[in-house]
Amino acid sequence: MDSQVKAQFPDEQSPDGRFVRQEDRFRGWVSADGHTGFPAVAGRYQLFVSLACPWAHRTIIMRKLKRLEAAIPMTVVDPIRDERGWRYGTHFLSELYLLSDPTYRGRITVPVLWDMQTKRIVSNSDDDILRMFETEFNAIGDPEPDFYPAEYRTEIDALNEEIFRELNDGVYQAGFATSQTAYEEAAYRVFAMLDRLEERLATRRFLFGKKPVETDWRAFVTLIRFDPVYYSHFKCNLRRIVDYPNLYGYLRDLYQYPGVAQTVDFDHIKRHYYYTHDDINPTRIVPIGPLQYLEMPAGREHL
Ligand SMILES: N[C@@H](CCC(=O)N[C@@H](CS)C(=O)NCC(=O)O)C(=O)O
Repeated sequence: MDSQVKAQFPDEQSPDGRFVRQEDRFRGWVSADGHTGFPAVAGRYQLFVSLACPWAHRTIIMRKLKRLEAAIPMTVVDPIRDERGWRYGTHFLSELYLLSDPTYRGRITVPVLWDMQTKRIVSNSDDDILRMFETEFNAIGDPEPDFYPAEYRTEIDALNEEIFRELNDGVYQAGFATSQTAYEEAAYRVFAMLDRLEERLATRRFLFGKKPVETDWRAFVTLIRFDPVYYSHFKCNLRRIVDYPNLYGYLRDLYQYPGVAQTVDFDHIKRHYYYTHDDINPTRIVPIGPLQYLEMPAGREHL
């Protein structure tokens, strides 16, 4: 074992220096017909997010694109956390976790979907929240566009799983590794995944063709943070996204999708990562770059 250093999250570190992410604790489900005990109605649920967090970011995008902003109020936590965890105003997110389960001892994470009526957390799983926003609120929000089209569901689920493992979580595996071996394995896998996506995007505008689906937004939240954060802070530095012609155009295309740029806050993103992971960046210096030119035309409409 070549890992003697302190891990970012010691309870989630394996003996050989790998980061093993904790399971989501709250997996309740809001349903269109209410059979799960949480009916999809306007004004009952509140979404707690960090603008820095990629997992939360997906739910913010879906809330916006499905036009659920009026029906589901959103609270944004401060980007900087101390040992008391995520904070909003004078409150801490831990209060919601402990009200829901007084025995909860895990990490307090965003996103959280909170039920204002029963005063408990419905879900702290970004996958589930994303899916609920997509499929259960169609009578309240906008049924179009459909980001989980029936004809692609099996393939969407499979690619989601691969992108989660190799890319979304992969960058964290590289960044939170406390052994050289664990880091290298994870970082090479991240780039193998980026290479596969680069190839897939040579002939398709989005991952499943002419329109973005859920998988595209799941990839987007990692790609948009890649050059500013994961490249340097998490040491995923074989290449940048701007070095991949297809991925860079694709990133700009998604960024320019109506409403999406407003969900991206580079100040929160950069301050959060560079300031909060003390074991990775103890000086808390936030780098000045990079320039990304995300407003440049994507040039992918012909695909
Ligand atoms: N599995 C969670 C992951 C959420 C997560 O890890 N969020 C991070 C921010 S990117 C967090 O809240 N971390 C709190 C902490 O590290 O104490 C989900 O599916 O939503």
